[in-house]
Amino acid sequence: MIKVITYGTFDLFHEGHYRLLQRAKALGDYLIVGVTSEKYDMERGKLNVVDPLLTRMENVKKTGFADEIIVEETSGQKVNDIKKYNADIFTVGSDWTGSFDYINNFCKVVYLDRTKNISSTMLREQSKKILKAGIIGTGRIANRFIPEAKLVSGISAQAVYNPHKENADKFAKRWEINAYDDLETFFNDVDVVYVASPHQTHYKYVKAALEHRKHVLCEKPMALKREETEELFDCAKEHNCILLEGIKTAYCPGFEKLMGIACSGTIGNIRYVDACFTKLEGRDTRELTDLKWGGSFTELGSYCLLPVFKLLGDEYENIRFDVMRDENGLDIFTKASLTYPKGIATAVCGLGVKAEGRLLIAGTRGYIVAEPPWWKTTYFEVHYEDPASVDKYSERFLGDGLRYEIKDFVNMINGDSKSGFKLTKGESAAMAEAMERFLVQEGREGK
Ligand code: C2G
Repeated sequence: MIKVITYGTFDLFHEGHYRLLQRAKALGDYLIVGVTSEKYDMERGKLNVVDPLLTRMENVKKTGFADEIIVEETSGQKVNDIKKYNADIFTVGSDWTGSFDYINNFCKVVYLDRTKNISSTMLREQSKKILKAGIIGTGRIANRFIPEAKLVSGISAQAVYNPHKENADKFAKRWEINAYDDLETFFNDVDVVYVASPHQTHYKYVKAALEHRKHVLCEKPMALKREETEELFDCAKEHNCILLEGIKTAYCPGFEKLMGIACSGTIGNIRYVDACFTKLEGRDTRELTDLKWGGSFTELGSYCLLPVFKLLGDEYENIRFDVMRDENGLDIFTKASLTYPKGIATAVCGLGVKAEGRLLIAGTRGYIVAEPPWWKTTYFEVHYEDPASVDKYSERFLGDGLRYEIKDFVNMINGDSKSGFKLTKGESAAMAEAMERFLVQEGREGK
């Protein structure tokens, strides 16, 4: 008798799951299915799981393919189960190809083709829909989106658009999704759009997606002019769509905690915010060669302005930019200095100069400091006049951290608006205005 074992969350049970179990069963005579516990999913950073464990187990049972159903409670359990149940084959979908090769030391590993298009729901109430996500762009961030989206229940990346067909095809093949070089067909086939194209194209793609009544998550900077950002939010409202700017820091649990503590009065009234983010880039990268849209401020400014606007507001009196430029004229190190009626702030970004990259928030009673990479906040300290008194806080930041914004995006689409405060329309518009002022100063304004 050949024993097969497989694992999964099986949340919002769909035909991808059904087909996986069907083929897993066909690999042998006896199928054991491990269903992840809530605690384990939390531990491995799978967010938004909707169905309770019992429902998920019940759905696996209803397929009739499982001879035995067990609960997966910890990482490292798989190998022990394989030994315990004497499994001959371990199988899982091809979205995990390579990840479980180590199991070859214990039994045969088979990766089954992932199901590309999941549309209807199966064996479950139709109440929660799985949002079909399409990605515009095929660059670095687009590649990070798919594995992160996989960890959020209720959304499934299924399509990619790039006007250059060969780029779309290559990306689609890698992630087992569908490729498009025609925008109309792309929009017809998806419910939500993630815009990860070059900065200057964001505005036109976001607008087109909203006009097709698609919810949009757009990489930062969403737009490079205040007027454009406001127009996009108006367009979203008119079409009854969610529009979110994807600055991952804004949605990650550590930063949320930091903002909460900063605003709690612990350090008194906030008078100074100093945010610095530097990342040395190769000289031939887009960031350092695109003379119109590249440079450190358009690339990293959104991260540094985020804590400034969240803590001091967007009604500054003045903003000034001091810039170090490369020979080609692009800013490789930029310091934005903002003054407020009752505060000052600096946002420092560098692509060609390395600095400490810290976030400092100073108040009338104490200060908060978060070391780099504070933009993926995992740890920060609160200090007071007495140097011996320090409060320490830590929080998890899993993977590339995009899962947090994707989770909030899905929740907002599903009618839970509680996440809207994490990055408001006003904050996005203020960031676009700062970008615009900077580009004007640099003589690079215009579309
Ligand atoms: N699957 C698939 N096609 C899809 C979606 C999922 O073939 N469109 C497969 C997955 O590859 C996995 C199974 O269905 O084999 C269950 O998927 P999930 O519920 O998403 O669980 P997952 O997070 O993949 O858990 O320990 C857990 C396992 O490592 C896998």
